[in-house]
Amino acid sequence: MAAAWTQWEHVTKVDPDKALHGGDSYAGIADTGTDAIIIGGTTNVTEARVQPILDALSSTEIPIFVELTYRPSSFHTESLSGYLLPIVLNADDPLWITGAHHEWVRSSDLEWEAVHPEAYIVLNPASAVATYTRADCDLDVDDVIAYAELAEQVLGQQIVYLEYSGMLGDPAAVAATRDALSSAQLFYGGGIHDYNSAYEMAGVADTVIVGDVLHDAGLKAVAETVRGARDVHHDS
Ligand code: 1GP
Repeated sequence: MAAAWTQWEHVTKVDPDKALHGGDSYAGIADTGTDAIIIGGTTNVTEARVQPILDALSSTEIPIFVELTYRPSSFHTESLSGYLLPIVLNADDPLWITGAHHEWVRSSDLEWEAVHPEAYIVLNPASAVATYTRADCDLDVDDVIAYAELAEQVLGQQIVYLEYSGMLGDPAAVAATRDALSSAQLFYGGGIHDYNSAYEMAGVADTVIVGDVLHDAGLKAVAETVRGARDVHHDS
């Protein structure tokens, strides 16, 4: 059976460190038409923050994944489809390549079939994730492509994630990266905030991920980004 994410065109990422917009509810996220929910952020992916969100999503029928970051943790809920485990390929701090993961594997009782690594390439030097990981974001397109090929061909990664968190990336670089992959899924995240930005990035990535727009502008704005991503696939 193909992995769940091969069907994802649009994903909504919930940051457990940020509040929802206005009167929005977690349960309303699925109504935007998004394909899946990832709960994750650079800091505070802790049980105390994540478990209440999982509880609020208990009747949600789309897949829900928790993206683990620094702290080793695991969650128990029927509604959880699994864990995504980021490896930051261009981190200068090995904590984010194998260090935190090693700690997590040591201290957790893992069901490996529920754990899926993601090979991140962090590209916005001003983002929290770049600061924490001390990512080398001074990369040209060929550098990015080389990381993507390294991820897929050497490290056997099935998900490559171009992370521009907080800014809209360069569509040409995203397109060139997707062209360099043979079967890995290209996730794109960063700066998608409306129909047009979603349409543009969904045209060059396999899966687009929205984060800040959920917290800053709310569910209606997320639904617009879903519409943009869907229209690319209908138009092609
Ligand atoms: C963050 O890639 C996601 O991890 C989405 O980025 O918050 O900029 O939408 P934004």
